[in-house]
Amino acid sequence: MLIAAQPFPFEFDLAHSALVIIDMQRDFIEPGGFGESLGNNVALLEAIVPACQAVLHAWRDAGGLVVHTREAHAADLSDCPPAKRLRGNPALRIGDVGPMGRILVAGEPGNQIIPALSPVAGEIVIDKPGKGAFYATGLHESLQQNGISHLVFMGVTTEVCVQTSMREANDRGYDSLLLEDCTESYFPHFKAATVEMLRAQGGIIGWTATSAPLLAALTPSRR
Ligand code: C5J
Repeated sequence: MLIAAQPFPFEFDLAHSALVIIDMQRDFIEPGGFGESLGNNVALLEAIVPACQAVLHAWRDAGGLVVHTREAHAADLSDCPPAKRLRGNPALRIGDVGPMGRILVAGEPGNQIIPALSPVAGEIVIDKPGKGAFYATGLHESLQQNGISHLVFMGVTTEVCVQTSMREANDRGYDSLLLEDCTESYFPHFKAATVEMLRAQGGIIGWTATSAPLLAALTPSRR
């Protein structure tokens, strides 16, 4: 498949590609989680859910591999460096009890992927202690076992976990595409800058595109 993208068209073969959905968990999208504890307006992120859902359904229907990530720490916080927990002066720190359970802790209500994008059987779900999806997760090994060389990214937040994951993917040899209307930041100017910098210099980290050409390529009736 070849789709319109920047800085030039993105070519991929579905059998060797994965859709990677970064951290679409209640902690970031709904009030009462980690995002809000840092002082952010979480309503901004909710707006991308319908676009993400359309891509997820089309990708699933076409038979592509799906990876979901969650930023999640063990209950004893043994995988949360003190620097991450203690930095700044948040209303609630990682591990503290908030309105949706313990902040950014695996298994807590706030740590679940939002219902609109819930994983189904056969999809890979990765709990990641870092911002990047490859750090301390085994994601690279999983992708290699599945013969994956190309990644299509969506999720939040654009300049933190999405960008970090795309950079990690690039260093591991993957070709990556970011779907611009399926990613968001609490800071719109950070999103805009990230989209530009990822595809600058001839695609130094990868490609960006809107979801429309991908949906058209995945869904024969739209072509
Ligand atoms: C943040 C993320 N922003 N998923 N996490 O702390 O981008």
